[in-house]
Amino acid sequence: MEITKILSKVKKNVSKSRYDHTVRVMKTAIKLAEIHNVNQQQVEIASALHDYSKCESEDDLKNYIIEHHIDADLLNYNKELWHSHVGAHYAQYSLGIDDRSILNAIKYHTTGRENMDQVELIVFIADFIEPERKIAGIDKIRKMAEQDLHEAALLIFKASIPYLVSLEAVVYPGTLDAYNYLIKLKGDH
Ligand code: DGI
Ligand code: FE
Ligand code: FE
Repeated sequence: MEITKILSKVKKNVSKSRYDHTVRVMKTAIKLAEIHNVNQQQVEIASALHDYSKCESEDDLKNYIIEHHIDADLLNYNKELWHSHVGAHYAQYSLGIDDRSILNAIKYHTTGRENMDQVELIVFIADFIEPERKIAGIDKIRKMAEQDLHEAALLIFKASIPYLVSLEAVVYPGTLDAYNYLIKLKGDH
């Protein structure tokens, strides 16, 4: 499916501000794909669709997860985690996208996961560093994203996990798995 057609579907399903965020994530992700020599078409499609389901209501997301037999355990965790899995399912079954990297990049863009491939890493990172994100330490992460995708993802977890802990929010186990994976990858731990 062409990117313009995908974007028009996204535009119909999300708010103006969410659409604008999507376009910024796409631009950021494509730049990273260029730098790291990663397939730009996969990155473009995945980033265009990453927040497809973000503006759907809590009830709609919950019903979609139940009806389509998406991992029911997700419902035991923060509703912020649901849109990524619902969006990936929609991309696969309604848009007919069968590329595993694209589908996983959408599905895991909120939490990350162990052993993300380069397309997944780029969408995960671009979502966090797009130009309108105002987070302490973001410039260091932006610079690292141009140098080393694993290190950049690790910096994101080092910022996001303590932030969630400071809120006394439940940290999704997959988020911790993703962090542990990156730490073990560096060795000696
Ligand atoms: O959809 P976006 O806003 O662009 O970004 P996102 O898909 O990364 O969602 C970010 C939200 O998800 C943010 O409010 C924090 C929340 N979040 C991410 N990981 C976890 C989490 N919330 C909890 N409780 N636990 C997590 O592990
Ligand atoms: Fe999201
Ligand atoms: Fe996003």
